[in-house]
Amino acid sequence: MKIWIDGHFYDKADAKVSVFDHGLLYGDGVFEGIRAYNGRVFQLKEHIDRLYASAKAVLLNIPMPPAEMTRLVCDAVRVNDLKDAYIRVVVSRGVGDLGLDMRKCKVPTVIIIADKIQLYPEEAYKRGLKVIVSHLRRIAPDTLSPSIKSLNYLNNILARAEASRADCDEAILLNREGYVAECSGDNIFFIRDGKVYTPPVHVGILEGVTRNVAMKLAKEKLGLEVHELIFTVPELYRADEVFVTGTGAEIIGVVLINGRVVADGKPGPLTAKLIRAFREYAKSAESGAPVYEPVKV
Ligand code: PXG
Repeated sequence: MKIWIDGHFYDKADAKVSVFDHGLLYGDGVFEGIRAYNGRVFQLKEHIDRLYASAKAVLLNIPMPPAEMTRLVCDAVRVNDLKDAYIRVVVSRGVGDLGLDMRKCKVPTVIIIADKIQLYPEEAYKRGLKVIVSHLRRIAPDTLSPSIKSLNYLNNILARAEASRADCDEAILLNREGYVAECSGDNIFFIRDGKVYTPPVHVGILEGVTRNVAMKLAKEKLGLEVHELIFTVPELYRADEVFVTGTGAEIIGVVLINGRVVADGKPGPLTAKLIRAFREYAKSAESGAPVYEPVKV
């Protein structure tokens, strides 16, 4: 595996950053998790746009324009001879001293890892996920906005650990007011009477790239009404179907929430249709940037 760091590709064993990098010392930086399907980087423009928006929000100047970053992500996939891949782009504040002052960090560190994708087992899509509602609240938008995909992920990681310890796959986090926000690494949806609902971004969530694709496919391919709605946990208990979306999970049904069985305990029929529509879209030419043809930017 070849990993790109600050202008060069390194073998995995040599792909290292300084212990004085503020990404490590303080979680000071931003990132993206992106997938490639069949030689095409899924929603690459959307991911690049979110990366630059996250960086801008934390006063981080990514040391290359978006067009160059776009090319580099494709290069990383191509150099590793991958068709299906998981790509991690990290931009950290860079090397400084032990203090918080970002002015001491002169050059951001840029890392691009393109690796084989660890797929959820097909069985998980058939069986559905078990989830809990975490005791941790999603970090408040006036503390560190969840719309920024920052390197500070402890809120999510601790919620996910709570799920694992309860023998569950994901954790739902509520916002400060107690409304459903999102999961540790996924956005959440429910379906009731044939209509699709998901929390609006201002509840305090990451605006997931997969979320936006799922909303579009539900409307355009399945002909469903899609609404952004502020709701509480019992709305999920009485839903006809619940599913989550994320780069890793794609779209996957939820069958158990805090010990309550969703509907008949199997992933629902509209969720199954949406999964099929998503997989078809992911394979199609409109889903993203081709890696093995000249990339237009
Ligand atoms: N909410 C949060 C908090 C996330 O971290 C999503 C929603 C879904 O967003 P996308 O753009 O991926 O549809 C995420 C995704 C992984 C992985 O390996 C996923 C995420 C972060 C780290 C790893 O699945 N975030």
